[in-house]
Amino acid sequence: MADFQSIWTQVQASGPAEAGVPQRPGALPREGSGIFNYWLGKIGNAQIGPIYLGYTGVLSIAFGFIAIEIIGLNMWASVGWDPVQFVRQLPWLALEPPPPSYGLNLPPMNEGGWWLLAGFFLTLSILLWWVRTYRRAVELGMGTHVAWAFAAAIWLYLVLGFIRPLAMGSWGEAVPFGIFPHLDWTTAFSIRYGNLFYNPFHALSIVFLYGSTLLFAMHGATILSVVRYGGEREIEQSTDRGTAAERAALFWRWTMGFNATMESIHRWAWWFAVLTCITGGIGILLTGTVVDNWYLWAVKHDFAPSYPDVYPVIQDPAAAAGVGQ
Ligand code: 07D
Ligand code: 07D
Repeated sequence: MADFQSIWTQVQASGPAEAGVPQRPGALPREGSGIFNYWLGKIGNAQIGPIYLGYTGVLSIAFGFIAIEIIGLNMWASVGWDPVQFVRQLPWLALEPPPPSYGLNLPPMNEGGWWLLAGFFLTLSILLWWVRTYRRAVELGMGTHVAWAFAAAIWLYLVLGFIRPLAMGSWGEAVPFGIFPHLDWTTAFSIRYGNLFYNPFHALSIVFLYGSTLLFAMHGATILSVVRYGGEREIEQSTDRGTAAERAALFWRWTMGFNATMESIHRWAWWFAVLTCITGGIGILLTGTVVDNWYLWAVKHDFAPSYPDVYPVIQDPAAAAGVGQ
């Protein structure tokens, strides 16, 4: 018989569905009573549900549905309501924000009005989902770390689609909806503002993004490598000698001279992930508002080389006459 359970264990424990802790009087009921799926059990817990929907959950899903509906129908209309072309061209279809000429005014529906409306509902949906993560955590007597990590992502999202466009005075600055169109926007943004690689906050964001994958790989690998000692089971790990936890820590001390603790590794992970979006949002907010051209900014601050003197003085191309703002 197996003496521990893990992702590699062949035995899948099953029993009566776990109902969860009792709810407070007056709380909305949880939906469903729990069903089991063998294949989900291979990658996580085999039990699906019950799920707590609540007011914010239902409203968030409804508003998210409205947003996707507006985006999808506009995309479908853009191919003349042809279902085959809709599916074929879906990755390239877009719902674009208003052209710059409208500034922050309300545009006609077909010139960005639908974009504004979809963005409004998507934002409502995301914010309500945030409230849900906050309130479910409080209800369980947990900290609200998940909600605050999610808030960091929402900060970047709001900078990209709301705060920076407000600061620039035009909805036209915002990101379009669409798979490749939002990538085209990202590339165009970098070029328009003189190469985002010279934006130090973009660099910091990449540090934390790459750092997150490194930490995730180190942590995941470390825990998996001591699963044979029950390392994924927390009880007694932190205090006893000779445990999986102690081996895992010693591995890193012996390999690189320093080791995180069982608690601190999760703080490392949380901060790296969260700082990816916090620094990213700062970098985007500075672009076009404080700094017009990151390459010229880097030349000025002596960390990008200037063109040799044989060339005429470099001017920001965006400042040239006739370039639309
Ligand atoms: C794996 C969790 C699951 C989430 C998934 C995403 C939608 C959108 C809607 C067609 C890691 C679900 C997607 C609901 C469908 C319509 C209208 C999370 C996991 C599977 N991007 N981006 C993607 C979003 C921005 C960039 C993919 C969202 C910025 C680059 C997906 C936002 C910039 C690349 C996607 C957003 C930017 C992508 C995979 C919001 C700078 C890729 C995402 C709300 C940050 C990659 C074709 C993923 C790709 C990709 C969604 C914002 C750059 C469609 C929802 C404006 C360079 N982005 N993105 O797995 O393959 O995330 O693109 O801000 O290469 Mg993006
Ligand atoms: C998008 C946060 C919002 C998401 C939310 C989720 C739903 C769906 C779905 C239930 C991702 C909402 C979810 C609605 C629910 C389901 C299924 C987080 C988001 C709220 N870059 N770049 C970054 C690199 C270049 C550019 C960050 C690398 C070029 C722009 C990251 C390279 C140009 C922006 C990063 C590279 C360029 C960025 C994103 C290399 C293009 C941003 C961090 C190796 C030619 C964004 C400061 C993140 C940013 C950003 C990495 C190159 C442009 C670190 C590795 C030079 C315009 N880039 N980039 O977590 O913050 O995003 O910049 O070349 O806006 Mg970049």
